[in-house]
Amino acid sequence: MGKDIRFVELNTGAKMPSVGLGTWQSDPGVVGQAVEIAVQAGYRHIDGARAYYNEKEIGSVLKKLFEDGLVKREDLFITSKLWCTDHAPEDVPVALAKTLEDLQLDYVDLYLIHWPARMKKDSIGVKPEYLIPTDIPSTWKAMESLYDSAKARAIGVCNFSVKKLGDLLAVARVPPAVCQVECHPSWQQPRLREFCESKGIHLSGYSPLGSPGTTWMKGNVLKHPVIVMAAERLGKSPAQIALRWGLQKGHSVLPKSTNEQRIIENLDVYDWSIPDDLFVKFSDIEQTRLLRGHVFVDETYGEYKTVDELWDGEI
Ligand code: NDP
Ligand code: 1BO
Repeated sequence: MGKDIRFVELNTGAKMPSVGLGTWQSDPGVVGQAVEIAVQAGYRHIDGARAYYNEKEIGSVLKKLFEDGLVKREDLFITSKLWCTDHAPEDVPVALAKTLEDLQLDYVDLYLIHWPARMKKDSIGVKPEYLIPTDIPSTWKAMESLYDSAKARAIGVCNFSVKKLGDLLAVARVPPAVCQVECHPSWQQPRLREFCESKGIHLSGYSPLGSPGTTWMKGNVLKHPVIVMAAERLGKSPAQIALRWGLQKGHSVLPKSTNEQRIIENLDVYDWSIPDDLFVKFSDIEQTRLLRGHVFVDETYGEYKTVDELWDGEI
């Protein structure tokens, strides 16, 4: 029997569904409905964050879904993220407690450091003067305590480079289970992927469609000729091709949608595959990082003076 592409196994032993519903920029008033549609359609993995300002609405819907008996808590894989204002060790458990309160849950399946960047406590929005130096080892220690308490069944990071992951592994008692980063056919992350594989860390791909609705990210992934050609040949949508490419590369994908038809379409990626002769053509796609993290970079404030420093040259 081949590997079940519907799940990835984390270094904790947990099984994470390989397609998760993204919720960044899913507005209040629509995010709840999107989660409900997704769970009804068969999604069992929801990717959220405190910084998305929508966990309360997601929590109300989860409660209803549990009460209606549509799904049990243990059948869902729920992720949240520690925002940059809460990196101080004493703030880490408080931030998770707030997330759990909003989600109306006792635990999250995965808790991630959202960015390797830190801002003053309680700052709202991102302004250069809010940025302060990071202390990832002490933040991680607090994350490890959440793992010990089982309030976070797995812990990990987002937006870490190979260097930052290596530095973290050098001090970690509990190694990260997941590194969530931008990943799609136009930003394939070969170095980070290889590093993660060698260390037993699962690479999870955010913006798997190239975030077409985020105009400032200037992504054009779904219009790339290789994707369009594959879509035409296989009778699938460009989004399905981008997602299936991710699954065949071995990472999980977190497509965001608040549209019923697209939510359903994005999960229809399991019962078919991209044949080898088409799959190899993805290797020739020119590479561009779309989410460059400019807001975490400043000449005067914070940890990183340049975008290059933020990504340790991986741009
Ligand atoms: P995606 O690549 O998932 O793209 C989402 C956009 O694509 C939306 O505009 C959506 O519009 C549209 N879309 C969805 N499905 C389709 C489809 N089938 N065909 C055409 N268009 C479609 O972008 P995101 O940047 O939102 O990334 C996904 C998730 O990853 C986030 O929501 C978040 O959970 C996570 N993330 C994490 C980050 C981190 O720092 N850790 C950073 C960025 C993202 P519509 O809703 O109208 O369908
Ligand atoms: C700054 C963008 C965060 C999305 O997860």
